[in-house]
Amino acid sequence: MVEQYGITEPISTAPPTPEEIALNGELIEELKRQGSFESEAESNKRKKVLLIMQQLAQEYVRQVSLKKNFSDGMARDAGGKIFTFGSYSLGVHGPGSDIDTLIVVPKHVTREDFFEVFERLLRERPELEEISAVPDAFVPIIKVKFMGISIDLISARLDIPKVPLDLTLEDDNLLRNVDDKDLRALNGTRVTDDILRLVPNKTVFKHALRVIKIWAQNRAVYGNIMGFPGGVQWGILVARVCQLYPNAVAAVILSRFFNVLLRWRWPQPVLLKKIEDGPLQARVWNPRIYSQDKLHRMPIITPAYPSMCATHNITASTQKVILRELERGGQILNEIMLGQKPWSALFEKHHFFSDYKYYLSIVAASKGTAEQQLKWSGFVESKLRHLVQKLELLDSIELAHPYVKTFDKEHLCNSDEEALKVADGQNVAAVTLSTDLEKAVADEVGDEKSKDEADRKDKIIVYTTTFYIGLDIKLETKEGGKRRLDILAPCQEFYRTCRSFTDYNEDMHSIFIDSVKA
Ligand code: 3AT
Ligand code: MN
Ligand code: MN
Repeated sequence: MVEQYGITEPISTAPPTPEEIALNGELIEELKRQGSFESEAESNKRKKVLLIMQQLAQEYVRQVSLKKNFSDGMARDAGGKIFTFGSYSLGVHGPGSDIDTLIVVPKHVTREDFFEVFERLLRERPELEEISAVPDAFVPIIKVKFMGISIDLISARLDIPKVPLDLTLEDDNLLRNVDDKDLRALNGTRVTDDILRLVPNKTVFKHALRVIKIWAQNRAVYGNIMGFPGGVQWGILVARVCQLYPNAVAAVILSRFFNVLLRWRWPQPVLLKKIEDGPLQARVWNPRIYSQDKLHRMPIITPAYPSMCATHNITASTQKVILRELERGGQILNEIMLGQKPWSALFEKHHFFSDYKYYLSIVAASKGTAEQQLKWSGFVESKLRHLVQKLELLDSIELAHPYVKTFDKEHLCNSDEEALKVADGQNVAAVTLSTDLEKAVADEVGDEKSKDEADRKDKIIVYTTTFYIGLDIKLETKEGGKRRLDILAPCQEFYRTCRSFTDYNEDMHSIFIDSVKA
């Protein structure tokens, strides 16, 4: 019997042909040209950084234990261990990727300790370049830049007295008596560990996923918040195709990838293993029981207990866009496999900003700090798909296509009047700079003196974040009549939703939708 990966038998167990092996070699060369791999020196630096984080984690647990009257020996034995999740743990990170790191601690070490003791230990390190902590986030996080590498640090507390270095997170019983924030923190590592465990050949999987990530980013179909699959979701899809062709090289996985997913009978879920029950009261994805789960259009289910749908954000429009891109990818792959096109053809950039006749621009603005704007624009961004869903329901709109990226700007205004106009989406400020909000926040927190301090004196600073939705509009009815495009109701509802932001203050925040005809 052949070993089976996944919930069905493989489609083909054929080994690769010499032609396929040659094509696979060209694929890896193209990945190198695309800058997908980091150098060995960079890779060694990441290992060094992780080693330091591991030492810091143990020192952190030791200090907290001592504070709680443990003996020296017991404090040392309490342990502490780091894990990774995200692209680094899947082995598909690029030179600019961060390292997503989870610190697992025993039960006597609390989240407050994380933001006191661990944060202090980080701040004591000379290698630390930037740090910002968000203790009240959905998943509380410390973001740092350390030896030139960005690291996202989250923590989880288990209901066990010691966390030894050989601990793995596979056992579902470890989730007992763990709070929701800690459960979410543990999920990332448990999911990526499972994905790697469930693919027949890790190297093949990683190469194929690297290709899909570059393709999805270049075609603007990458990003969970806006209703597209993100890194984990594309990873599960690639993993499923790997299960179906256990002996194929990455080039062949890719040639099957697009066709398998195009022919997929959505909303049939993509699963890497049977959905399992576990020791918690937690809700597990089940469309037969939960009506919400029935609405998922392209369900991609996370393998680790408690299994969830990782694509509940996909709307009718983003599904159409995803399928359109899968079709394009499939056609190009057919030509690549016949030697008629090079691999680079797959990576051609999207033309979102010329694909449509009509666009909506949504401007979220605030008069305040970069940190406030990051929160405000983050809230607006998380609600944008609700606007998309309301728009796509209109008879006159065939497709409402949200762009995956946002555009952040900082405007130095001379008067309140100017500031008001800027917040309404007008380009009137004397100085308008593109800005990296997260970086601006880090600068604020680190109270770094900005070099253009003088420019800012006596100025009112307004931050704007702009989102775009491309509209495919159909004004003729089947009977030959004319329809009007009336987006007032969805926009008003969206304004209302945005104003429900907890910190909303009408003197500070604004939200403005404009239609742009290309
Ligand atoms: P990069 O190589 O880092 O660009 P990645 O897949 O590692 O790709 P991220 O570091 O942004 O991407 O995210 C890693 C994981 O962290 C993915 C997701 O499980 C979690 N995550 C990211 N952003 C958020 C968020 N805003 N809220 C909750 N979880 C998030
Ligand atoms: Mn990452
Ligand atoms: Mn990250």
